Amino acid sequence: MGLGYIGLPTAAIFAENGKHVHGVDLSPKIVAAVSSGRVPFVEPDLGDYVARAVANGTLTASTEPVPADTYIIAVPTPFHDDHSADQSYIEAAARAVAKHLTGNELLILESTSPPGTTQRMADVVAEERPDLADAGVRFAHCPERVLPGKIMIELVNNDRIVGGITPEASEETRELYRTFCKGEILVTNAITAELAKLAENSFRDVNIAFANELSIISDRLGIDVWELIELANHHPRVNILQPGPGVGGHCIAVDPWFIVAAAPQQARLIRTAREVNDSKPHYLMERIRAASQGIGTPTVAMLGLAFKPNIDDLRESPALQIVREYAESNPSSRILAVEPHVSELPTTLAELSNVRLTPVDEALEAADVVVVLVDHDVFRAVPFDRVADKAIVDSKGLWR
Ligand code: SAJ
Repeated sequence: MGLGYIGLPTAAIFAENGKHVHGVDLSPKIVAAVSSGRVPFVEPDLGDYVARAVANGTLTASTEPVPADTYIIAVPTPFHDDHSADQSYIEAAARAVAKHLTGNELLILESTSPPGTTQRMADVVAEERPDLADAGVRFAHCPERVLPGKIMIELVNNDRIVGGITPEASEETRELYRTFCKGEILVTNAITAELAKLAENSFRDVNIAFANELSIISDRLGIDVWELIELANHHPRVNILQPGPGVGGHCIAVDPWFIVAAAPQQARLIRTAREVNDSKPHYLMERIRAASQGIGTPTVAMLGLAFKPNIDDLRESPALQIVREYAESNPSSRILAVEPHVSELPTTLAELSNVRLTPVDEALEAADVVVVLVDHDVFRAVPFDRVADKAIVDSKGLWR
């Protein structure tokens, strides 16, 4: 259920390993793409798996669920304005599946979810199908942990956590994932599995916030943060992450809020880390303004729009936020947005008259101010000499 960044790779890897998989997605466009063996987004190697599975007849797709032995739910869990999780997609998927149950199925939730969601999914099914109260439907959580860009490798090699509502559900889920998973498959209960997934992404968020805070402190004290981190990381038990323009993507900037919502009084550090990372784009905008001061109508080259290096994914990208908000609040600035991985600007930028997608060489030539927002390899290759006479705001330490 759900043929996105997680559901489709999972469907393809099961199909590759001998299971008959039927993928379900609400979007007819996605279903049409998958049914013809195509992948509607960029992920290395996935295309080969999907094309093979569709050609073999082991992977089919439709917009409605069909009867099956096992259902895997991999739908989005965005958050509401108050940061609480929007569980409506999970609930809708559970209700759609419930219609087809006969009483002996396994339902696995892969979507990253707040503590208690797997139990809630079981409650929704019980509500829909009171006739199955004494039957043997099993429920488990098996959170995904793969890194976009390396999904097909990490799916197979990463360890997995499985948390069943009952020990039987855990065992059965573990057996199923053994079909393709070469990592360890660790068994616990559902709520621990849910929090473990959130804790992993919060761990990273808190550590990135630490690096981002150090970068702001270093700016204030006139210290090169990149040198500082490199030196500190020579300690055998220190491993500080890298500062940047903020935290993007659909996971690390979202999941910690689910812990905050579950225990608002207790999750003080986790909340503060989110606030530190969310405030970094505004801090950088101030630095760009300061760098442009005194230049009448500055031309600003903004290098990078993606949420991390060497990908084309702009989801929740702090770089995108910085370019948009800076362009809106500085209408006299001319902004040359450089993103070699996309062929056109996203609508939020395309509608602004002072922003233009520009090739890197042209932007560097024309700019008064050069801002580094993403450390794509193509930007790393630019020698400092080419920008030495410009005002520079470098959030990734390319030209130290
Ligand atoms: N970032 C920094 N400094 C760093 C590392 C990352 O600023 O030192 C930024 C990146 O630029 C990016 C954001 O953090 O904006 C997140 O990037 P990421 O590469 O750390 O992670 P994601 O969001 O692509 O994937 C994460 C992974 N989680 C962990 O590494 C704990 C992945 O394994 C999860 O499966 C995924 O979230 C998910 O779907 O939950």
